[in-house]
Amino acid sequence: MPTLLFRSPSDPATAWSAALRRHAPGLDVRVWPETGAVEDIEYALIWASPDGFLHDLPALRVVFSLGAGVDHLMGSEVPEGVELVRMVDPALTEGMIEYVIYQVLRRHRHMAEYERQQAAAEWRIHPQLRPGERRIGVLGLGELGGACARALSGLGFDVAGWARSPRDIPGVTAVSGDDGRDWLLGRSDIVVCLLPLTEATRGILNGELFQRMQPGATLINAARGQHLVEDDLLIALGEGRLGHAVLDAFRDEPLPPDHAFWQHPHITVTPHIASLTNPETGAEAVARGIRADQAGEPIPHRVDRGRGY
Ligand code: NDP
Ligand code: OXD
Repeated sequence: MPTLLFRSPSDPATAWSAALRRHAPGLDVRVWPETGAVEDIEYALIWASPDGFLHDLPALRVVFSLGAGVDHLMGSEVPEGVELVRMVDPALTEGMIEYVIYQVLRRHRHMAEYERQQAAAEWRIHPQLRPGERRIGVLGLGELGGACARALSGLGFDVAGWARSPRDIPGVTAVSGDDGRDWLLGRSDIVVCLLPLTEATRGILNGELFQRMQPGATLINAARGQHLVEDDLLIALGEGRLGHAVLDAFRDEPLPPDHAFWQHPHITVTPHIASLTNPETGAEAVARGIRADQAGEPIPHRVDRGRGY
């Protein structure tokens, strides 16, 4: 019977163990710190690896990340020769589509202004653009960025997306390379970041990139805080280069109470909730991965450690 060790500071262990037992009835699920005999543990399902404990599991074959992003595991946390698998979960994708659509519609239909106006009992009507007149750019066209781009296009928005390799998504103008990125930035009223955090993308949301964006454009960062150069954002908003930023992930989490972002009139802060991994559908994905591995087949959504995602 294969054995899996679950460890997370934030995901609910009881719900995950129950769901794993339902979707993989033969699996011996152990929850940190109750590891039992470590020689049995072939699989780990974790969020972050703060103390290198994976190196103490001699039979470890596969590490499943509880999140889609694996930047938290890209140092030396996962031993050489052990597979790393990222989370692809339909509920995670649905949640991200909801978050991005909500934030785009809020901006598109001036809802933040109307809320401010209500507080001041002010009756004022803003122009209503058709979705086809609103240009959205999505940085990253993977599981999440690709799904959001499709959903936005389905609502009639004029959508472009940027990926590392050429992509073919109906209704979305997909580009790659530096020229493609600059073209997307120059034409988009709203730019959504759904890139993985890698050495190539760390600090990508910086002053130079903001200079290439439409004056007054909105930035939505639902990826990682380390994508953003915080001081450059504050300067760009102060100068009116950018109109608004919606930020869900931060360099330091929780965002410190005295951080400038909390009170900024042109920043919307959410506490890394754009989308949460769902124990039921997430456990189903992990169970599928373990079944594939036990059958000697490749596990879907393995991370290319050289590429970083
Ligand atoms: P994927 O790996 O499926 O997609 C990544 C996309 O980014 C791909 O299209 C890839 O291009 C593109 N990309 C990667 N590097 C570059 C680069 N250097 N230049 C241009 N494009 C690049 O990831 P997901 O869509 O599943 O997740 C994206 C990120 O979202 C996660 O890494 C995580 O950080 C974040 N996230 C945030 C959550 C939240 O609640 N805030 C929840 C879940 C995820 P190509 O297609 O060519 O490979
Ligand atoms: C993830 C996240 O990567 O929640 O899944 O940020």
